Amino acid sequence: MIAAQDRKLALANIAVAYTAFLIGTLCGLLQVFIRNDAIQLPAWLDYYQILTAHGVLLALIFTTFFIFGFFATGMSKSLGDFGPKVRLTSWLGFWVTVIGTVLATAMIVSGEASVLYTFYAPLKASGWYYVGLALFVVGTWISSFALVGHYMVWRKNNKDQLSPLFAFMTITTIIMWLIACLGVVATVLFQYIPWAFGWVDTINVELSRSLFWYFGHPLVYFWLLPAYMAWYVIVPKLLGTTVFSDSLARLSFVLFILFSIPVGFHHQLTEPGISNFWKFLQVVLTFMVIIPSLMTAFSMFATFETVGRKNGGKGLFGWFTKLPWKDVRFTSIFIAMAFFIPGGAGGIINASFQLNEVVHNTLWIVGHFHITVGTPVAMTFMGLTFWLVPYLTGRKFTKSMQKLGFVQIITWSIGMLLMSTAQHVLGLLGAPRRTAFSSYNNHASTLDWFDGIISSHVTMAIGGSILFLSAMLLIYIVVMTMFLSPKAVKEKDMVEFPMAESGKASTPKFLENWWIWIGIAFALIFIAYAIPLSDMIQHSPPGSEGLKTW
Ligand code: HAS
Ligand code: CU
Repeated sequence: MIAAQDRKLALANIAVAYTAFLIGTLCGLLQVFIRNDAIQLPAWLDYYQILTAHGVLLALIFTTFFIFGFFATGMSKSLGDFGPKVRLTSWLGFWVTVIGTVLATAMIVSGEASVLYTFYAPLKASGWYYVGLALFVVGTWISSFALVGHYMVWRKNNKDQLSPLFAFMTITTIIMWLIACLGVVATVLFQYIPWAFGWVDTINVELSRSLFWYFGHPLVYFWLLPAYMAWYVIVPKLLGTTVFSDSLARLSFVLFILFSIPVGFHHQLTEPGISNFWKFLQVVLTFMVIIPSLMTAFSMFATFETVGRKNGGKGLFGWFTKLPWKDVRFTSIFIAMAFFIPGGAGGIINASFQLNEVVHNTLWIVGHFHITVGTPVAMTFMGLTFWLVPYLTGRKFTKSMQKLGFVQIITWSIGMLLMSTAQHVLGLLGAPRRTAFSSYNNHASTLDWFDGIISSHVTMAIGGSILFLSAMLLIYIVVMTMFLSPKAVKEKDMVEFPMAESGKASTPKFLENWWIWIGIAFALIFIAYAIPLSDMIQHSPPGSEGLKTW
């Protein structure tokens, strides 16, 4: 069991995460109903305001706080209890992130920042919204430095040892995060804040979007990698085995440092102002960043098959039936993985230069991110929550909670299947994203494309409602395991942190030579971004004044 103070830190992070989850999912529910014209919002509440809150609270706040809660627990477990310095820095990071969150959320709620989570210029929010975002990022940096410090102390005291896989992966994720944030910090500090407070009149739109996506793409891997950590480190333990290949796992993470960042243009393939050559180069690099995910898929299949056969599974697929399906900690994560097969395939479609033309700015993209971050990542986090919270509070994870856990993940899967399939199909038929109008204002006779069984906003809304019920079940489980479930007194009731061993690993040492990877990453970033960004700075059209469209 890790130190009580470290548990408190992790629990504080998880509590904020689930508060954001509660409000964020409620906003999601409202959204699908508005798109159906099923409800009319009161005058003070606006569709874009809710959409912004939904995106920011779930995609940014829920994920980030949960991730830091998970990191704190795992780092304390794998490298030993935090010292006073690490603890203090972590709390400082936590509070700065909270203050940033509260400030940004307050701006959204008061209708001053309905700019969506991508805050594209020339949409202009209150300057305080951007200050909130900046504080949020700085807070995560402080928390990151605390964890890096903890790792460095361990490294110094254990010179010739291979670091625990969990710690290695935490540090990889943090390195990627720190490099990625440089883009958003640059645009927020030097472009948005001076412009929003009126110190300058105009903003260079193309530059701001490019700096945003320099950050925005690795942001999705900042969500994904902690889920991958669970897949690589937690799942084998639940299956009673060791990590399939320690060096493969580390290599795949290192590849994310290299290829996550110089790919942001794949979000801007339809934008003018970037020449095709640079778009094409970044599309090629995007296809490179698919490789570590394919390695992960391989590794997972290998683990499942090996374990299934050891448990007596016969024939080509017999192993499948021999997995621990009755363990909600496992089944949840397995479903999460299964969703990532179409999720990843959709990503490959998005990244294909010509196909992007078909799907860009349609509901297809909304479908895509609900089966990437909304299920593979979110459901992995749910699967972790089932044991992480009781582990941290020392409470039981009772039989009835386990049953409820199953209901929760199954309803989430059904809801997401309905909603995201509808979104993908509607998108292909041309339904736009980021808009409250579902039929191009043709309310009298809904356009034909929305009349299908699957391709209908009703299917989407039914899916969305099931998701909301599932979310409320999860909140119930979190509240119970955090505050109300009986304390685990007997040894057998204590909830464990399942962390798999690496076995006899012959991992090459250079994988942990961070400077090599940071160096190559910066070289790739330079190649992919230096010329197009300097073009944008030198040859941009006159800057834009702000717009408040809501
Ligand atoms: Fe994406 C847009 C391309 C992955 C999230 N993406 C988005 C947006 C979000 C998002 C939020 O190229 C919208 C942003 C906005 O608001 O505008 N995406 C990709 C590619 C990948 C990818 C190439 N995306 C993600 C992940 C996300 C995420 C992960 C969140 C966590 N995405 C794009 C592009 C756009 C985009 C374009 C812009 C579109 C536009 O025009 O606006 C790749 O990383 C995917 C690689 C993954 C795989 C899957 C491997 C499978 C595994 C599971 C194994 C399963 C097992 C279980 C073992 C190749 C690891 C077995 C089970 C059985 C049942 C058999
Ligand atoms: Cu991307």
